[in-house]
Amino acid sequence: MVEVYLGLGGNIGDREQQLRAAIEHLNAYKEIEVISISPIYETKPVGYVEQPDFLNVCVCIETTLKPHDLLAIGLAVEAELHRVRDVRWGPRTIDIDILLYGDDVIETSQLVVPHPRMTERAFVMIPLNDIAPDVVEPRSGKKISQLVNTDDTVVRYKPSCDEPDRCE
Ligand code: X6L
Ligand code: MG
Ligand code: MG
Repeated sequence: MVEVYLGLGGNIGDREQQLRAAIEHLNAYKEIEVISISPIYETKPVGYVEQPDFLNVCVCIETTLKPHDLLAIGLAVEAELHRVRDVRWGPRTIDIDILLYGDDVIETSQLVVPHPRMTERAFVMIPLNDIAPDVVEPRSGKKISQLVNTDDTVVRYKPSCDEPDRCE
Protein backbone atom coordinates (compact mmCIF):
# COMPACT_ATOMS: atom_id res chain seq x y z
CA MET A 1 0.00 0.00 0.00
CA VAL A 2 1.41 3.35 -1.01
CA GLU A 3 0.28 6.91 -0.33
CA VAL A 4 -0.23 8.82 -3.54
CA TYR A 5 -1.12 12.46 -4.17
CA LEU A 6 -3.14 13.37 -7.23
CA GLY A 7 -3.82 16.78 -8.73
CA LEU A 8 -7.17 17.25 -10.46
CA GLY A 9 -8.35 20.18 -12.54
CA GLY A 10 -11.01 21.10 -15.04
CA ASN A 11 -12.46 24.13 -16.77
CA ILE A 12 -15.37 22.98 -18.98
CA GLY A 13 -18.93 22.25 -17.88
CA ASP A 14 -19.94 21.82 -14.24
CA ARG A 15 -16.41 21.98 -12.92
CA GLU A 16 -17.15 21.11 -9.29
CA GLN A 17 -19.41 18.20 -10.25
CA GLN A 18 -16.68 16.83 -12.51
CA LEU A 19 -14.03 17.01 -9.81
CA ARG A 20 -16.36 15.19 -7.41
CA ALA A 21 -17.34 12.62 -10.04
CA ALA A 22 -13.68 11.92 -10.81
CA ILE A 23 -12.91 11.39 -7.11
CA GLU A 24 -15.93 9.04 -6.82
CA HIS A 25 -14.84 7.11 -9.93
CA LEU A 26 -11.35 6.68 -8.49
CA ASN A 27 -12.66 5.61 -5.08
CA ALA A 28 -14.88 3.00 -6.77
CA TYR A 29 -11.80 0.96 -7.73
CA LYS A 30 -11.13 -1.68 -5.09
CA GLU A 31 -7.38 -0.96 -5.36
CA ILE A 32 -7.89 2.74 -4.49
CA GLU A 33 -9.05 4.31 -1.25
CA VAL A 34 -9.52 8.07 -1.15
CA ILE A 35 -8.05 9.28 2.15
CA SER A 36 -8.34 13.06 2.00
CA ILE A 37 -9.49 15.84 -0.28
CA SER A 38 -8.14 19.39 -0.23
CA PRO A 39 -10.30 22.46 -0.50
CA ILE A 40 -11.22 23.32 -4.08
CA TYR A 41 -9.60 26.44 -5.57
CA GLU A 42 -10.58 28.56 -8.54
CA THR A 43 -7.44 29.35 -10.50
CA LYS A 44 -6.38 31.40 -13.52
CA PRO A 45 -5.26 29.29 -16.48
CA VAL A 46 -1.51 28.78 -16.77
CA GLY A 47 0.36 27.84 -19.96
CA TYR A 48 -2.39 28.69 -22.43
CA VAL A 49 -4.21 31.64 -20.92
CA GLU A 50 -7.10 32.23 -23.35
CA GLN A 51 -9.43 29.73 -21.73
CA PRO A 52 -11.85 29.66 -18.77
CA ASP A 53 -10.69 29.63 -15.15
CA PHE A 54 -10.07 26.21 -13.61
CA LEU A 55 -11.15 24.50 -10.46
CA ASN A 56 -8.27 22.56 -8.92
CA VAL A 57 -8.08 20.12 -6.03
CA CYS A 58 -5.54 17.69 -4.60
CA VAL A 59 -6.45 14.26 -3.28
CA CYS A 60 -4.57 11.72 -1.16
CA ILE A 61 -5.24 8.10 -1.98
CA GLU A 62 -3.88 4.81 -0.73
CA THR A 63 -3.41 2.27 -3.46
CA THR A 64 -1.97 -1.15 -4.22
CA LEU A 65 -1.63 -0.19 -7.90
CA LYS A 66 1.74 0.13 -9.60
CA PRO A 67 2.36 3.63 -10.97
CA HIS A 68 1.62 2.75 -14.60
CA ASP A 69 -1.60 0.95 -13.66
CA LEU A 70 -2.69 3.98 -11.67
CA LEU A 71 -1.85 6.18 -14.67
CA ALA A 72 -4.02 3.96 -16.88
CA ILE A 73 -6.92 4.26 -14.44
CA GLY A 74 -6.53 8.03 -14.31
CA LEU A 75 -6.68 8.20 -18.10
CA ALA A 76 -9.71 5.87 -18.13
CA VAL A 77 -11.54 8.11 -15.63
CA GLU A 78 -10.66 11.17 -17.74
CA ALA A 79 -12.15 9.40 -20.77
CA GLU A 80 -15.30 8.41 -18.85
CA LEU A 81 -15.76 12.06 -17.96
CA HIS A 82 -15.52 12.94 -21.64
CA ARG A 83 -12.09 14.43 -21.74
CA VAL A 84 -11.15 15.16 -25.34
CA ARG A 85 -7.47 15.76 -26.02
CA ASP A 86 -7.48 18.62 -28.46
CA VAL A 87 -5.42 21.76 -27.88
CA ARG A 88 -2.24 21.17 -25.85
CA TRP A 89 -2.73 22.81 -22.45
CA GLY A 90 -6.25 23.69 -23.60
CA PRO A 91 -9.63 23.39 -21.88
CA ARG A 92 -10.69 20.03 -20.44
CA THR A 93 -13.53 18.56 -18.41
CA ILE A 94 -11.05 16.84 -16.12
CA ASP A 95 -7.32 16.26 -15.81
CA ILE A 96 -5.89 13.78 -13.32
CA ASP A 97 -2.15 14.02 -12.63
CA ILE A 98 -0.02 11.82 -10.39
CA LEU A 99 1.93 14.31 -8.27
CA LEU A 100 3.66 12.03 -5.75
CA TYR A 101 3.80 8.23 -5.56
CA GLY A 102 5.15 7.52 -2.09
CA ASP A 103 8.75 8.69 -2.22
CA ASP A 104 9.40 7.06 -5.58
CA VAL A 105 11.12 8.93 -8.41
CA ILE A 106 9.84 7.59 -11.74
CA GLU A 107 11.16 8.66 -15.14
CA THR A 108 9.70 6.74 -18.04
CA SER A 109 8.51 7.95 -21.44
CA GLN A 110 4.91 7.55 -20.21
CA LEU A 111 5.16 8.87 -16.68
CA VAL A 112 7.36 11.24 -14.69
CA VAL A 113 6.77 11.43 -10.93
CA PRO A 114 7.06 13.65 -8.93
CA HIS A 115 5.22 15.76 -11.47
CA PRO A 116 8.15 17.69 -12.96
CA ARG A 117 6.66 21.18 -12.81
CA MET A 118 4.41 20.86 -9.80
CA THR A 119 6.52 23.00 -7.48
CA GLU A 120 6.13 26.02 -9.82
CA ARG A 121 2.35 25.80 -9.95
CA ALA A 122 0.29 27.46 -7.25
CA PHE A 123 -2.81 25.58 -8.46
CA VAL A 124 -1.01 22.39 -7.35
CA MET A 125 1.08 23.52 -4.40
CA ILE A 126 -1.53 25.50 -2.47
CA PRO A 127 -4.10 22.66 -2.25
CA LEU A 128 -1.32 20.07 -1.80
CA ASN A 129 0.07 22.05 1.12
CA ASP A 130 -3.39 22.03 2.72
CA ILE A 131 -3.39 18.22 2.99
CA ALA A 132 0.32 17.29 2.86
CA PRO A 133 2.49 20.04 4.38
CA ASP A 134 4.90 17.53 5.96
CA VAL A 135 5.15 15.17 3.01
CA VAL A 136 8.62 15.20 1.44
CA GLU A 137 9.08 15.84 -2.29
CA PRO A 138 11.74 13.23 -3.04
CA ARG A 139 13.79 15.10 -5.69
CA SER A 140 14.49 18.07 -3.42
CA GLY A 141 14.18 16.25 -0.09
CA LYS A 142 12.07 19.19 1.09
CA LYS A 143 8.63 19.20 2.63
CA ILE A 144 5.72 20.59 0.64
CA SER A 145 5.44 23.33 3.27
CA GLN A 146 9.02 24.38 2.42
CA LEU A 147 8.36 24.36 -1.33
CA VAL A 148 5.01 26.15 -1.46
CA ASN A 149 5.20 29.81 -2.39
CA THR A 150 2.78 31.37 0.07
CA ASP A 151 3.01 34.66 -1.86
CA ASP A 152 0.96 33.00 -4.58
CA THR A 153 -2.70 33.71 -4.18
CA VAL A 154 -5.37 31.31 -5.31
CA VAL A 155 -8.99 31.71 -4.37
CA ARG A 156 -10.75 29.14 -2.24
CA TYR A 157 -13.86 27.94 -4.05
CA LYS A 158 -15.28 25.35 -1.61
CA PRO A 159 -14.10 23.89 1.67
CA SER A 160 -12.86 20.30 1.84
CA CYS A 161 -14.94 17.32 2.79
CA ASP A 162 -13.42 15.41 5.73
CA GLU A 163 -15.27 12.21 4.90
CA PRO A 164 -14.73 11.35 1.21
CA ASP A 165 -17.61 8.84 1.12
CA ARG A 166 -20.09 11.37 2.46
CA CYS A 167 -19.44 14.39 0.24
CA GLU A 168 -22.69 15.97 -0.97
C1 X6L B 1 5.70 28.81 -19.88
C2 X6L B 1 5.32 27.78 -20.71
C3 X6L B 1 5.14 28.86 -18.62
C4 X6L B 1 4.39 26.84 -20.28
C5 X6L B 1 4.22 27.92 -18.21
C6 X6L B 1 2.39 25.87 -17.30
C7 X6L B 1 2.33 24.97 -19.47
C8 X6L B 1 1.43 24.97 -16.90
C9 X6L B 1 1.37 24.07 -19.07
C10 X6L B 1 3.84 26.90 -19.04
C11 X6L B 1 2.85 25.91 -18.60
C12 X6L B 1 0.92 24.05 -17.80
C13 X6L B 1 -4.09 23.77 -15.56
C14 X6L B 1 -3.76 25.07 -15.95
C15 X6L B 1 -3.07 23.66 -17.42
C16 X6L B 1 -4.79 23.61 -14.33
C17 X6L B 1 -4.71 25.99 -14.08
C18 X6L B 1 -0.11 23.07 -17.32
C19 X6L B 1 -0.89 22.24 -18.28
N1 X6L B 1 -3.65 22.90 -16.48
N2 X6L B 1 -4.07 26.17 -15.24
N3 X6L B 1 -3.11 24.97 -17.14
N4 X6L B 1 -5.06 24.74 -13.63
N5 X6L B 1 -5.02 27.06 -13.34
O1 X6L B 1 -5.12 22.50 -13.89
O2 X6L B 1 -0.34 22.92 -16.14
S1 X6L B 1 -2.33 23.09 -18.87
MG1 MG C 1 -2.26 18.77 -15.44
MG1 MG D 1 -2.51 15.42 -17.14
